Amino acid sequence: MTTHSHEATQQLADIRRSIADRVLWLSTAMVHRANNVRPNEDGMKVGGHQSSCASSIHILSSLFFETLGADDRIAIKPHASPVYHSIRYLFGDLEESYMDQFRAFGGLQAYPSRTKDPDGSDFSTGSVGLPGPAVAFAALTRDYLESKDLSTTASRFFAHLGDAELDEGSIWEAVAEPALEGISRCVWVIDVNRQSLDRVVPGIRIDRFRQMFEVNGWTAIVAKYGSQLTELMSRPGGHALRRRIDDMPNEEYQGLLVCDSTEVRERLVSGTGSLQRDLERCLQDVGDDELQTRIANLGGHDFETLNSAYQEAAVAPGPAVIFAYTVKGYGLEAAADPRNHAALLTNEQFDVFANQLTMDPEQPWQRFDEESQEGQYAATAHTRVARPDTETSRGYEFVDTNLNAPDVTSTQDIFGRMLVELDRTSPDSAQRIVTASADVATSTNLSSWINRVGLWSRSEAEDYLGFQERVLKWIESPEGRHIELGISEMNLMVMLGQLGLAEQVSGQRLIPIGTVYDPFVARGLDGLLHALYSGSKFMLVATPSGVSLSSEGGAHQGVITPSIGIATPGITYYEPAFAQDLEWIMLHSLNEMGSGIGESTLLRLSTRPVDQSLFPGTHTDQLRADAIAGCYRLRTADPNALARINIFAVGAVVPEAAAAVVLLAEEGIDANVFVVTSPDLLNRRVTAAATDEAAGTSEGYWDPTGLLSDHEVGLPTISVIDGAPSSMAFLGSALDCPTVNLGVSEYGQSGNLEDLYRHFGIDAQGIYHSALALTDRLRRRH
Ligand SMILES: Cc1ncc(C[n+]2csc(CCOP(=O)(O)OP(=O)(O)O)c2C)c(N)n1
Ligand SMILES: [Mg+2]
Repeated sequence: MTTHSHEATQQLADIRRSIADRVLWLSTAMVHRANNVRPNEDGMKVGGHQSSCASSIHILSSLFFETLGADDRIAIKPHASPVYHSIRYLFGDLEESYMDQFRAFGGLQAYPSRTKDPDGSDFSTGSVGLPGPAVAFAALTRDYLESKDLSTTASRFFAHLGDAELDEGSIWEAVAEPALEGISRCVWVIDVNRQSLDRVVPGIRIDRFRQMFEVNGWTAIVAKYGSQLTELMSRPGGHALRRRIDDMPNEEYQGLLVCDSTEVRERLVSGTGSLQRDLERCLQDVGDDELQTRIANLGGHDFETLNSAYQEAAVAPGPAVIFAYTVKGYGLEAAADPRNHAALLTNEQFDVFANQLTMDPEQPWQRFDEESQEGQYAATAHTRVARPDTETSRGYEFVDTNLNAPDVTSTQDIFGRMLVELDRTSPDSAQRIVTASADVATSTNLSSWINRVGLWSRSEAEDYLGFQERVLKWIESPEGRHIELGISEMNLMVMLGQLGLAEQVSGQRLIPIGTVYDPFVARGLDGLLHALYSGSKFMLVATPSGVSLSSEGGAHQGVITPSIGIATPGITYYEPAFAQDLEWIMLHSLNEMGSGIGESTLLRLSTRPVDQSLFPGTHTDQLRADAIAGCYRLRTADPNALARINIFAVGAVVPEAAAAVVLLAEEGIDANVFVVTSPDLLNRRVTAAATDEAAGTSEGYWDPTGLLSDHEVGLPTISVIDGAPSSMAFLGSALDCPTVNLGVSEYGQSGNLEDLYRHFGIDAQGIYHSALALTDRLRRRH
């Protein structure tokens, strides 16, 4: 090496060291000051994860300062969010005031948030096991767009993950997902500190994990040892040291990091049989302290090792995973301590730490001087990652359809017909629709759509079964607009989340629609919540649903989806009864997604054929607006009837309410019947009315639904839904009236529709008996 290049190497090493030290300092100080300096008004622990941050310092610094470009996207390990913010701060992308606002209201979020952090990260993280799959599906989304010759703003996708995340099933569902085979430019960097929250992860698991990635087509790269340790291993006898450490369980290695430095040699050498002599030879010229430092010199703390791993990943034919070995708590008092996950430095320890790094605890937020080498290095990196402004996509509009619904039909049937109709009537906008299902495309009625638009794959696939006449053509090509997954509802939800963020992440808007059996929404629920929390917009169709599925039985009859639909922010849950309701609701939802406004939609549909003649004859604009707003009136009771009630019916059981009216007429009881197309929106409406009332802005008689006339307020009320009855239980208290909520409170069972509706009391008879009981209750009260 020439003197000149030696100097340059040394200079670069110095810059890297001071960058890493500063990132370590800033992230540690951010957590420290949030806990120990910022006034604490409620006495609650603020928290933060200094050790998790410390183990990620070099991985994230090498990525942001030397590797990432403007068109690369990255998910950050949740507990390393302060590291991300510190780097953004050094880039000048984050104002200084935020550095003291970690975990404060309106400040930096505990975990990276796309939507709430001022220096917005590319992916929201927090629930471990989901960011890796999200990144992989974001890469798939980019591939999908590129296969359609749409220009994208995203190139490579990186995920920085904790090693204990690999315990989550969602990781392996994604790794084994056939649809993800062949994704390229997707790199997961695993921060292998061998610790989870509670403990040192037992045994040596990485080797097993590595093989699991490899058999699924990933290139696995191990960044295990840093240059100092590698140098030691290259000395005479060094092969024994490598073998000794490679074969060592995590707990034993972790012991070497935390024991007194005088013990390290003994622990390494004793009881090693044939290796002992070579080990002693290798270690003979190394002092105790240096030996411990070198043992801790892992690949995940070494820029050179990491950079060569990134380079290897860059030329991998498919997705790649890098196992970057690190020390949890690197550079801190609690380094490698099995209990360090949430440990915080004390004030005294923080002062010592400041001293070590020659930083001032009173003036912690020092950036590099612009003229300094580090300052220039940071400026160059910032220019590389700075993103150009992007334009918002144009809107995609869907014109009114004019569906010829059969006289008796189900909402699931209409859903399938609508997709085809939309492609016919709004062909340009429908190009942006992408459907997805986890092996239930046919049973959720996507067949006609798939026959029309085809299945998506990276390349034309051979149609080996093409010689047969088939009802469903299964033709795969890059032109296709349906993405079929293996049976993983979790993958479906994570993918919908990323398809629904296609514009924000890759620069092109998509309109995603996914189908799932209603009971299996729960199977992918955390993926769904993560997608919504991330701000994604998509349509999720839960079909078939409820005991209306009759003979299919309890394992397939969903009960709790309405409650999920009501309680989950960011998604509007609809459960229409009639073809016309669904047509209007789908158009509304798709037009919102096409314009990039509104929120996601959950459609709970049914296979129950419903007589469409029950639907109001005149289709006014008001009726349409009411159906979209969540509830409309189907019939009005005679004000002179002996007794009157209100019935609010949801979805497939609306015909039961209509039939109950006939039975009740014989008792002199008449009913107002309301079709609730969205229990969710009705609930939001009554909540908003109560808020208005509390603010003193509501006037006139109390009707939070906005659907009743004054003489209908307070009438006995019955709600009926093929789902958990508590999902409609908000109604009675909101209306101040005697109420019964009918629904399904047990797991279902096989049977015909009549038997099941009778068994669960959601048939006309059930409504009839409840109405009698309620009117009687009212009579007794008077
Ligand atoms: C789904 C989920 N379950 C549990 C947690 C609580 N939790 C937070 S961090 C953590 C351990 C993470 O260990 P690892 O991924 O190895 O991260 P690191 O060691 O780098 O902190 C757990 C269990 C969580 N965030 N998400
Ligand atoms: Mg860990």
